[in-house]
Amino acid sequence: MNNEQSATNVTQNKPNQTQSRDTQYATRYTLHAPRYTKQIHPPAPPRVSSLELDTNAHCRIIVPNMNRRDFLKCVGAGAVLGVPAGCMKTGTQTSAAKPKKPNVLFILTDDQREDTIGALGNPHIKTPNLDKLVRSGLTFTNAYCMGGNAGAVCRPSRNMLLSGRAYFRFGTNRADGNQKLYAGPDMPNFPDSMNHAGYETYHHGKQGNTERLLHPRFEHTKYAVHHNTFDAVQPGKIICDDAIAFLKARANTRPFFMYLAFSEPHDPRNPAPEFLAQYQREDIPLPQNYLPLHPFDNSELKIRDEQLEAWPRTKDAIRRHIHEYYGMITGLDHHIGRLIQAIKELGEYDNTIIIFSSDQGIAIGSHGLMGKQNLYEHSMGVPLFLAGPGIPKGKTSDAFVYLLDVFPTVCELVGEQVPPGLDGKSLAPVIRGRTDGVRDTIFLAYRNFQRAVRRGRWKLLRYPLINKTQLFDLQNDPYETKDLANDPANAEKVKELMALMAEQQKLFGDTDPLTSENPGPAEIDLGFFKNPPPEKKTKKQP
Ligand SMILES: [Ca+2]
Repeated sequence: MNNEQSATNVTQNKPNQTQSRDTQYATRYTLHAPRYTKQIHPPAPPRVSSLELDTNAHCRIIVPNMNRRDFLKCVGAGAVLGVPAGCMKTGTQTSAAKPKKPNVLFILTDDQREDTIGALGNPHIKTPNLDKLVRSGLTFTNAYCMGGNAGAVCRPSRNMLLSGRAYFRFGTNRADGNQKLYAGPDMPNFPDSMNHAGYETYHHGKQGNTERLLHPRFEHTKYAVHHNTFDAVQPGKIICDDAIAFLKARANTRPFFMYLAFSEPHDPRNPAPEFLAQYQREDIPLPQNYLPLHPFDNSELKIRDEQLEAWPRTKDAIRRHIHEYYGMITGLDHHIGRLIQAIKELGEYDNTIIIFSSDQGIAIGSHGLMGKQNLYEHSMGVPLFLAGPGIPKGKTSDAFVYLLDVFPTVCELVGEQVPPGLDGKSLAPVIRGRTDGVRDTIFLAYRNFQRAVRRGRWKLLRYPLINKTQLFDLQNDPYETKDLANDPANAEKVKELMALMAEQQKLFGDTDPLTSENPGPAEIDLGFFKNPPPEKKTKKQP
């Protein structure tokens, strides 16, 4: 059997409709790990009283300190960046008038690469509703998930997002000294801050590999019901339907903060036919950095995600995966569009900040990989854009940002104090045009297997278990295809970035070594890839 046939067999196993979903999943992907683990919901903590905040306070403090430029923005543009509707009324209304804070809708998708938005430069994908959002708002073109302490990168990403902290801060509490998997509710967190700011807070999202401890802090919280079969799905429909129903039914006495944490376009990628039919598979190009096999062992080549396709990855197989992936994203876009339309019909659109991002990207053929257990741009880069009152329209920023910056950013945009001690930084000064960036370096980490650091055009990746280093010039090689680390002309640059990486480790509390005394081989064990063990189990579903 050649590899092409093998790939086909892996993915075309017909699930038996009487099987459980996990069994069907294992059948389809020849995997044997349960996809979702049982949820444990700790009791909800006492809620912070949310209505004691004087929403006029922010205006009263800010207005007297405004410089001329800001004042003109306030009265001329009709909106003060970060001091939404109401501030401009200060001089014309009595102090009894309460300004209305903007609603905040935070849409987080699952495994969506930064290059999967039509308006951001991908002419092959269809995302008409997200394109409108991009054109009406501000896009961060260098946005990253910081990484993960487990193969299920979704989980640390979503925990960092809601806590505003690097996962190294979660501490250790297990006998083996491993890091905690969840950010604890004993520290500041996104839902607590929004409750305190007077918002009606709502979460609906992915059930597995997420943030179990902080979701109960939302006033309304629930998990998505997963499909029981591999029938074609309407990606994101249930979450959007429920969000629309909630918005229509609520009392609307407070602004809303809605965190919709989707589980798509994560596999299994089985979108309804109308979304697949929007593409001609043969017209979908392969990634510019497509490879049949990763060039060396990055210490995580055998994990579940990498076993979703046979080795070496054939062009036809990757094209099929991308077709299904694009179909999922187009389906999500359709339902997100319905939600935005409903917000418009409710008259709330002009007073709603909509933020769109994803928990991280994914490879699907780039660099010979399938998953997100790597630190290349396609896997750690995320789409991040926002639109709404006070947000510049049709702009981009190349500031270096992390997903965990969203929490303090939203705090500042709605006039809530940013809690102390966060690793995330408010991007409000960038949004307001007062600075070009909030940091000069991006640090990425994956378990104790991989580290990366980026400054300017240069990105260095380090594989501590095999003592290997890669160096890429992202200005001339944005797809990370030409490793320059072994060029003697770059020796100083490698040294400089290795020192920077060590500095960044200290900054975020990362204590893992960058070098092994007894490194493993960099060469790939091709025997495994030709005959992967059929009973191979991956403990956790990423
Ligand atoms: Ca994910």
